[in-house]
Amino acid sequence: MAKKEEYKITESAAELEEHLRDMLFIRHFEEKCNRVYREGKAGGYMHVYIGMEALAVGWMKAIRKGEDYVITAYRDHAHALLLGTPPEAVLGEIMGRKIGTAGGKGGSMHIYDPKNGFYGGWGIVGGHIPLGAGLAFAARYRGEDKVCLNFMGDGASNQGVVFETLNMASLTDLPCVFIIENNEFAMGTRLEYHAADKELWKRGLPFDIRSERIDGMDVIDMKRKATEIVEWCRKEQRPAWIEIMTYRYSGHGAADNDRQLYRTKEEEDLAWQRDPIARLKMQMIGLGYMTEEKYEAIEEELIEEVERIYEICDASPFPEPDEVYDNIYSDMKPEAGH
Ligand SMILES: Cc1ncc(C[n+]2csc(CCOP(=O)(O)OP(=O)(O)O)c2C)c(N)n1
Repeated sequence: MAKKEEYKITESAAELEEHLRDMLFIRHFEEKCNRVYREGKAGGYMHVYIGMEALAVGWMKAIRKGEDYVITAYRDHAHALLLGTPPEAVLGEIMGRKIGTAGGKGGSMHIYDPKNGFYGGWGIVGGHIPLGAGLAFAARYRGEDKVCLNFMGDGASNQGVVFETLNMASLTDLPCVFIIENNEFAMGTRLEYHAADKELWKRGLPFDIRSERIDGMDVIDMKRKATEIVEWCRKEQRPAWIEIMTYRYSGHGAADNDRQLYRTKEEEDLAWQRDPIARLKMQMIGLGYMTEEKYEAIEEELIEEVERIYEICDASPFPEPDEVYDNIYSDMKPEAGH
């Protein structure tokens, strides 16, 4: 088919449909999270991934799930869902329920599921970057054939600890992919206000680290390039520093959705033209792999699925009050004198 050459697509219809379903599921899951937050059914902070879906889908399909390590910041729902964490355990955590990955005591920013290779879920900007390097170091030290995907935001990439980690990662040959989710914004600010050089991809070069910039709004290309980089890291036992160009359509956090003073409506409208879901949908229709009717049916099915997950979470108990001191490092119980 002519379109196949035009789009340079070699992937099967089934593979593309899986990409589409994964991205759509994340989008509807995140939209539900925003509503849940507004209804007061989720505490603390919450940050959603709307607009960035192709990025996580591409990278999670590039690794050996459950074997390789993944770590990220607080915008963490999509990574966990794609790694195979049960969605009830993700939404349950967000809603503070016992069925959550941290028993409901971590919340949205602290999804954690090491059984599926997911090491969080961290709230201190840039704080988890050395931890990710530590995971890669552990893999190397034990002689395991594992790679660590170490995700961070563009804002986080300015943190001093990131540069220290890059130095160590290069010196010690860590199989670690540092992935910058450049969604153009940090918190209440945008790239040109926080980064002296907007070309974040260059920051790995002084450390003799493979460094690249990739479009993160094309899921097909994202997966292909991510796969090549992950296998390169595994084989060469070297780190990589990869800037992914993406966009977040929602506010920084669920509480900031209506107060985005750092961007214009026109800019946002233009960004919607790059929407990774609409892009794949149109490509699939062009290839004859999808119809409007089928797309609508898939979307309806996924919306229902998210509602089903929500009902389960909403009917689930909160942790017991006497569990409040469980799973903490020191003995903080009042009877211990604190
Ligand atoms: C060390 C530290 N400083 C400040 C904050 C407050 N803060 C939370 S998110 C954020 C912005 C980070 O933006 P970015 O890394 O681009 O990630 P994004 O939210 O775009 O995914 C800031 C400054 C924090 N959590 N930790």
